[in-house]
Amino acid sequence: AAHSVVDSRTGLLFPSVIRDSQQLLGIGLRKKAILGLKNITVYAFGVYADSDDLKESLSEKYGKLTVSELQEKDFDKDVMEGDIGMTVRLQIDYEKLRVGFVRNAFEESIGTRLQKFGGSNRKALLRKFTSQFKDEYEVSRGSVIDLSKERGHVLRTIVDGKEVGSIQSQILCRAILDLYIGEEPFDRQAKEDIRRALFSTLQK
Ligand code: DAO
Ligand code: DAO
Repeated sequence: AAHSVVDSRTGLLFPSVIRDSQQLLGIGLRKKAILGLKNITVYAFGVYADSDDLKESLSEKYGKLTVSELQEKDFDKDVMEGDIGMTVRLQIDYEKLRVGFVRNAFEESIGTRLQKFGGSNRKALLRKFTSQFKDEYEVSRGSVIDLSKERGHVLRTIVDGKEVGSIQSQILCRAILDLYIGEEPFDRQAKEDIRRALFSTLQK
């Protein structure tokens, strides 16, 4: 049966399983300060991973550790850099976002990460990513955007069920995941929840 989890803060629903085999690990919020004042919720996100890929990549190294031991190791990094099918599903909780505006926002967030991971072609990568989003698109409350990393480090973007493009880049995949489960995630509690869920998947 198709189960879903409700995010109690926004009322948005996240299916427990997407793309046949990717399990929901945790839900968080992306907030942003407007004019340095009010913090608005832009979207809720759910992070998903393929359990078999996870076990295949990480069981040997981490399967026998405790959850607190994971934090001392390279666990988060190995999850983000592994060849593991993962999806971040974004569900917009803001009335209406113009694409130009959205583009500027992620040039800031993703651009910073691309810089951090040292892609010498980061400007070109960012341009490639943002050029997938045409000016006439509009996202508003209820829009669903899947940023899906497939094996081989291919980032596929799907907006309201329609594929808008795919880009093969390990650095871009890493930069996207870093926003949600990296060192300075949008939602710290979500990152903790996701780590616990990853851990329990490796115990099964
Ligand atoms: O700063 O005035 C403002 C409004 C904040 C909007 C931030 C947009 C964040 C970009 C992510 C959109 C993803 C679809
Ligand atoms: O929250 O800063 C962030 C990063 C969000 C990246 C998501 C980009 C997807 C934008 C899709 C727009 C479709 C018109």
